Amino acid sequence: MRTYKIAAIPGDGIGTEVVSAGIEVLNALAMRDGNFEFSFDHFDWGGELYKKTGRMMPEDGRDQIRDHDAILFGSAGHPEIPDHITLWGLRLNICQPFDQYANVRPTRILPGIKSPLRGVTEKELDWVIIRENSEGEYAGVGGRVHQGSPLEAATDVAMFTRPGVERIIRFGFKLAQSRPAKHLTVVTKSNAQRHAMVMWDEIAAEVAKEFPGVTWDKMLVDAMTVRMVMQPESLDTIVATNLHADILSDLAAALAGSLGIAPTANLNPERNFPSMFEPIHGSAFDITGKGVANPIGTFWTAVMMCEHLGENDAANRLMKAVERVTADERFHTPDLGGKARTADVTAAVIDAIQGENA
Ligand code: NAD
Ligand code: K
Ligand code: MN
Repeated sequence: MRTYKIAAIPGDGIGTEVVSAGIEVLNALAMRDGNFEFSFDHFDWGGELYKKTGRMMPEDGRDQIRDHDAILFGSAGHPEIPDHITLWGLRLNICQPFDQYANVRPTRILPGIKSPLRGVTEKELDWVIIRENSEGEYAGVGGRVHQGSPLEAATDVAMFTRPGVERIIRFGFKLAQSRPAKHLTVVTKSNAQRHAMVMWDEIAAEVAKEFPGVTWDKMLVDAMTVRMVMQPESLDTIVATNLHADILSDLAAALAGSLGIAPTANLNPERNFPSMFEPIHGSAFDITGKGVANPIGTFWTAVMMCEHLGENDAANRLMKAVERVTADERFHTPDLGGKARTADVTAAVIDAIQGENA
């Protein structure tokens, strides 16, 4: 029996609701498979811990999870604490030191779910967005002076390193190569941002030479939003900076039906540190505690975690179970226009996992 040690960090808001649903589903999946099991360690890091201790996670937090096979994360964000404190204190405090530099966000239209784009089909919207996850606009470099004076000034410096850009673009080409369309779109704002973004374009052209079988093109991020809406079928694999891809992937999730269905893998491809898996969405204060959070994003995230662990049969089984459930409108939560509750969707996915042909 293979045992995978998973660090579960639900965080705050609906993070706790969707992660506990995810754990139920993963345990059912392992039981159905019979060849492996999950051993979950639970970490109550987040806003409540911050209110007690002034820290979102303990000082030795990363040492506590360093040897786990993977991390299952919910959301960092608490209504009583400024967002930059919760984000930097927890999510970025894990992603960046663990060098999870490749943030992978697949988007497609699942069966039964309607895109807000008129007439768009499953074949026409099937993307993977790769977000640079270690530097750029979220490098944390900058400062603020003369606070409280009319001369107050502040900077957030987007810092890009050649190795950082090269590795994410190479990751993008490799991933594009593994997909049927074999096409990569490199997104920048290299007309206005004439230093780092021009370096991105140059590095893309260099790395492209290593991948003769992959076609590629360049887009400016503003025009990219238009192309995603008007010509979704022209896109396949997309690589962009930390900030740009953060924004584009929320748009992508909405175009595929809801922010509640979209998954993320924060990968350390070299496997020097554990990788972290989370739904794209945040704490969703407006629906916290109501039992209506859509858990599909977390289940799809769990699929990505199983793939990362090498449990491909289980990953396929879970994805099929998710698709069987989304195809049935009775299991649509309010974000998809339905009346189902988190628990209904979770039970339906577990049923589908246990089903005869699953
Ligand atoms: P959000 O993703 O929490 O919510 C945006 C909207 O989408 C809300 O209307 C919400 O109800 C809806 N939504 C999100 N997930 C849903 C789900 N699973 N089911 C149904 N509806 C869902 O974004 P926000 O409101 O900008 O942020 C709230 C808090 O979460 C902030 O503190 C923010 O910093 C934090 N946040 C954290 C992460 C993360 O940890 N990775 C990501 C995004 C936001
Ligand atoms: K999240
Ligand atoms: Mn985001």
